Amino acid sequence: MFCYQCQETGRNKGCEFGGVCGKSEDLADLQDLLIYTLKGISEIIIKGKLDIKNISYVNHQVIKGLFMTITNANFNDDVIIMKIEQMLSIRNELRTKVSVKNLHDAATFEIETMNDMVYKASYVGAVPKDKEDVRSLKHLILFGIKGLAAYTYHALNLRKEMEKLYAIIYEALAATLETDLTIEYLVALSMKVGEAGVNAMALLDEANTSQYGNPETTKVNIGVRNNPGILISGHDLTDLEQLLEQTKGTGIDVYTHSEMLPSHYYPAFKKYDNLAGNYGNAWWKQEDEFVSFNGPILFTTNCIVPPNSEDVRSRIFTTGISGFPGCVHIESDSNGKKDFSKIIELAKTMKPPVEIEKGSIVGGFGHNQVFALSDKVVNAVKTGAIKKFFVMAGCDGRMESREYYTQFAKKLPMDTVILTAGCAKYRYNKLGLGDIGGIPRVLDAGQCNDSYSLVMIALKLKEVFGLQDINDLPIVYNLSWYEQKAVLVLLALLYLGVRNIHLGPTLPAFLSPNVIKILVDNFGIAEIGAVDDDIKLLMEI
Ligand code: SF4
Ligand code: SF3
Repeated sequence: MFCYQCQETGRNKGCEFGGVCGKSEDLADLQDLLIYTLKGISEIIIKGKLDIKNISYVNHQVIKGLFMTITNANFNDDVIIMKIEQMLSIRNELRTKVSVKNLHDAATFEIETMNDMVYKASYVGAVPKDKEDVRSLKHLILFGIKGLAAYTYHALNLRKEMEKLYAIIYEALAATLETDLTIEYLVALSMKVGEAGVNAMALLDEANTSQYGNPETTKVNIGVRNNPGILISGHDLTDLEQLLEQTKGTGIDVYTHSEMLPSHYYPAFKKYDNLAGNYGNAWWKQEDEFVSFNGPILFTTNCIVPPNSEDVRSRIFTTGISGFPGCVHIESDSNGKKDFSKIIELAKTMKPPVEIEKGSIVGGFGHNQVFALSDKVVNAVKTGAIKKFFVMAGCDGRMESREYYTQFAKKLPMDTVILTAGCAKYRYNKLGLGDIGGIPRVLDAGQCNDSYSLVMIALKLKEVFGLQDINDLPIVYNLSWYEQKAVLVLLALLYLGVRNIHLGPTLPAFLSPNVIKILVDNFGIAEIGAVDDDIKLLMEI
């Protein structure tokens, strides 16, 4: 195996003998083979000029396959094997529809036995024989595409799709098989992926808000009640909706975890009095927090941390693209309906959660809510009450160096406001940083995909202040990344022309020195440094 797709990769170079995330060598190889198969499918579609409109089933299965390989999403070898087999049969069927000669091995290789699969999986991995910079850019593109597939998949669950997103996925995956691509071509392709990222986040925003209403300022309880509870984690709102419907009147409370916290901000979920609050913090603290939660836990997407305790493992359920060996997986029927009764029955036999925190936190500052407050915000900027906005979106993670973000938030001058989205927020959303004339100093827009809201807010302010360039706004970017959705968010911001983004806690291991230089020269990207220095630097931009 060789994997360097996330921020916690071994020695900031690559995981080679099992992942820091808990991924085994076998699983890593199988995921590589799945991606390789998806690349083969993409080549057939691109070179065979197949009409994307006529292959919806393929489109849906391809994004599902990509999403399964995102960090901490699916640890189940058997599921990945079944997915490879399914995608191989789809690939072979597609090949009969085209008359293209000289297809790549990814589009033609055959597997007869499990041994064949294991052997093939062991050498189609993440280190192709390209030159370092080409390989680096191909991985930037591939990881961005994984993030793109994730957001496209969530939108699809709400019956929203956009053909051009599938088109760029196929174009980009097929391109990663080519050997004669220039750096310029690959940089331009990364920007196309970034553009698609903006479109995918807009599509998901439209899907979420048309179904559940526009997020609004909301106080979320972080304490507990006395009933047994089910904890729901991950990003999929349709799963939460179904769980809330099915637990109504059962005496079971539902608590959100990690990236599910922002669901409380949507009007549609406020009608459920069985939605009790948010339990715990960012994904990496789950080991301890799941012990004290006592009840079942439902994962809808990443981030799963392989549980050490048998007790916790026996209470974990997965659905959608998530999976963990030995945990019950809930499939949907052909209409997307899921039966969560097994989880509910188990919850009834369990003790209520142990309270680990008290009080509430405030969020719900999506674009619509911030636009409603825009007079207040603009006035605060004009009077100098707000000097700068700091976009601190992205992911949290377990590295100690992420304490930087807590210290950064604490030390920011009192006339600054943090705009956040994603699980990065848990580093500073409980610090009680106060408000500026009624505007909280931490404005949480939602999940990582709601970084889109932060972009909308920036564009709105640009319009209100009559500026030509988004970089002339008093908004600076200090992002934290972990997995591949954050790679897509980064590409989306670069596509929109945002400059001088600080990125941490480390720069991606998959970026070669030359590619980093391209990003520094063209976009002003910088790695984080010391807290005080960075605050000084960013305040002056
Ligand atoms: Fe290592 Fe991250 Fe890959 Fe897991 S996802 S194997 S931690 S690089
Ligand atoms: Fe977090 Fe896993 Fe990325 Fe959606 S839950 S932001 S890391």
